[in-house]
Amino acid sequence: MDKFMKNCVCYLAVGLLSLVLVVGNSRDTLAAYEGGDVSNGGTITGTVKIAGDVPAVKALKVDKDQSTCGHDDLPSEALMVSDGAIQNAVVSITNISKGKKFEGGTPELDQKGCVFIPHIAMIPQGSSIKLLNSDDVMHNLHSWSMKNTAFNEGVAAHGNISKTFEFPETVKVTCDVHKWMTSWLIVQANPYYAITDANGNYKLEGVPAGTYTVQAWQESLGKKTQEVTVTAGGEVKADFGLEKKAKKKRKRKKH
Ligand SMILES: [Cu+2]
Repeated sequence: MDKFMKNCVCYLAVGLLSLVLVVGNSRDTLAAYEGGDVSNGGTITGTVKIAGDVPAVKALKVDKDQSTCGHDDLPSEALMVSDGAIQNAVVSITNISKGKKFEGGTPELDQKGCVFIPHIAMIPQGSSIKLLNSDDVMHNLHSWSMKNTAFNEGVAAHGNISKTFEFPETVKVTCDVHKWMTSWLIVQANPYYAITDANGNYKLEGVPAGTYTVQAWQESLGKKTQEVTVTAGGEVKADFGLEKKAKKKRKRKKH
């Protein structure tokens, strides 16, 4: 092999190696959840409760468009507790890369009677959500997202818009026309999530055997995680206790 050919082979080798590294890296960053059939999956079930004092339910003042929105105060949905059980907590597996497929059609979030329904909506990563306005008055959709493209736009009476969410994120949505209106969109990377019912119960089914991090999140109380081991066809219990964090007192600077 002459010198010219040796150089060529060398450059080719370096080029190929770089290509392999680049492709490998981009695969890592794009590692997406892989949905398929799960045989003999296990179940994670449990209850989310509040630990400590139960704060009083706040009343939301309705002071606009009262012919549609009503004249009465609305109960805040920011923390719904009954006998210590928390409704509307989101329980999910945060570190699963392969399992069952996402189910269900296009999720929807309605603005009806000047309240977001449901209060918490789930969106599979990369999917769209239909955002409706069932009222006779104009509403607005203001998304407070950081990873996904944020939006702030009006929705005409009985109109609707659609938005796609590319990245897993917990997104607060408000209506800037009616200050009391709030909801949450939870963009999920995998289909293992549940919203607790009025008794604080949740169930995650069809989980492949393995050890996972399970997270309980509530908008007013924050989140807690625990490691849970699932056996094939088995049922494992994971209860959560969330508590209101005490407000930090400001320390006075000593001079
Ligand atoms: Cu509104």
